[in-house]
Amino acid sequence: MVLVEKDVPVAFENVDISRGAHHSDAHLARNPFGRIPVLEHRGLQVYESQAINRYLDGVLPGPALMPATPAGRAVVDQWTSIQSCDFQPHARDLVLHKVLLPRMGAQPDMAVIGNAEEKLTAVFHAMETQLERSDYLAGDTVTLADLSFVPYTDFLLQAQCESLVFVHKNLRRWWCAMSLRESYRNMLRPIS
Ligand SMILES: N[C@@H](CCC(=O)N[C@@H](CS)C(=O)NCC(=O)O)C(=O)O
Repeated sequence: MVLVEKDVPVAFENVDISRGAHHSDAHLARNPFGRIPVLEHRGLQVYESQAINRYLDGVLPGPALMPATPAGRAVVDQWTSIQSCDFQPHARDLVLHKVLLPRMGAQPDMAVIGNAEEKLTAVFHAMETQLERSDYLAGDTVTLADLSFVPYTDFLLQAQCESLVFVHKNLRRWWCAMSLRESYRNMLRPIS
């Protein structure tokens, strides 16, 4: 999404997780945790999407996706940290137990679903409180904070979890704005 926001073309190398390519020696040399994405640019090799996004925003031309002030940057860091620690792990649990396991004929764990819904409800409530005050999570322009929440919010909507999101008026407005962006349409992927 960041690359589309910046309008910068890039060469992608596909690491096929379904075939275990993320555990190959070649990929583990890039990321010892065996995860994607990894960025390679001008001799730099870096993993973890928030770090990659920060770097890309810093080196690429195009609209700034980080605020100019320390206070603004702190607010973005606050939300990207919430995204990594409190949002993505639970969103992943919901997608796994509501979509992927049933698709494979396996039984979902209702306790995991209940816990994930409770944790995500708290995150969406905090986002709504912020979005009552500003158009986007870290002010009135789109930043890396907003972009970081889009992929898994999209997966949650595909996993029939609309009520978690759309119960909130401002979150609904934020989602409409984010989902109209070209970077979202470019990223759109069915859960697989
Ligand atoms: N915290 C990491 C999470 C990355 C992540 O979970 N990537 C998934 C694909 S979306 C992955 O590599 N899964 C393979 C695995 O964990 O074995 C980031 O933000 O980059």
